[in-house]
Amino acid sequence: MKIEKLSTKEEITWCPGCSNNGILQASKEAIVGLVNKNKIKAKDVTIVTGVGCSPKIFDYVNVNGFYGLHGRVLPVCLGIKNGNPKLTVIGFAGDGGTYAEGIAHFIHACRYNANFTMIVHNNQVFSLTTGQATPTSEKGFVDGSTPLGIKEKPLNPIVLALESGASFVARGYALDVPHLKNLIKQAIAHKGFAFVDVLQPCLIFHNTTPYFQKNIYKLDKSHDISDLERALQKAKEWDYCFDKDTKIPIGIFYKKRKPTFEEQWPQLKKPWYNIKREIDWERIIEKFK
Ligand SMILES: Cc1ncc(C[n+]2csc(CCOP(=O)(O)OP(=O)(O)O)c2C)c(N)n1
Repeated sequence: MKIEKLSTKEEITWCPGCSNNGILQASKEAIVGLVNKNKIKAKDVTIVTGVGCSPKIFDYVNVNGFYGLHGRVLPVCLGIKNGNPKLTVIGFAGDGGTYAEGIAHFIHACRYNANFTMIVHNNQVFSLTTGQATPTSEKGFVDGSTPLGIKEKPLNPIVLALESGASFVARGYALDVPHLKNLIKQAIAHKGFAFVDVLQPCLIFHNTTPYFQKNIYKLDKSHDISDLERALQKAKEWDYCFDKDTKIPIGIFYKKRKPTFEEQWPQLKKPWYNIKREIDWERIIEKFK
């Protein structure tokens, strides 16, 4: 399969130079790579998105999918996965949708460990609605709706995911496409809930690029991804603020094979989703006439 097969005719409406393009490219390369290695089938890839700048990614990838509500990507992913466990389900959403409106879903998705992937475009701001603070905006962040600056410490989604029981926790950087592609490939290949928080500077409302370019470093083989305590230590190295020069690790923090949601529910083990139903459309339509 060639990567061009995943392109659509939709015009890209992100701002010119938007770092969401990095996530788009990395995701397409990851999908193509897995398809060409027979790890997944292109026809089974199912994207779930919500509302925001980042969710537009679904318009630009030629696979099946579902546009849901803002903040509700995770329950839709879970529903689709349970409805047809053969599908390769990938959720995409912003930090606002995931860590504000959707925060309860996030914690429970980590606990449930259903076999799908969640990629968060974390620009630490509500971009589509022009720059309001989200739970990952840094302390002191000023915008039109918080002119006195945010007083709270930001939420650290990597720590939250680890503490909530997620079995694959990673952080990527939208401007390092080869590294991000590799993370997304491993996330999709992981059996269980795979979470990737992608640092994605918003050029207009939260341009953190210079800080990231200076401070990001990659976790290497010396980091033991099976050690939860070590993963938590690494996750706490950076607090999502920009007041001091802190090094920011990217890569896989933690990975562990745990029983998935589907594996533990007896009713989901039977291949009931394969049953061919004879649907009498004419009779159904007749009812609505
Ligand atoms: C339940 C609900 N709350 C709020 C909104 C308004 N809304 C639409 S997009 C958006 C911002 C999206 O921000 P984020 O999820 O961080 O994604 P980004 O645009 O930054 O990629 C908001 C607040 C909505 N549509 N639905």
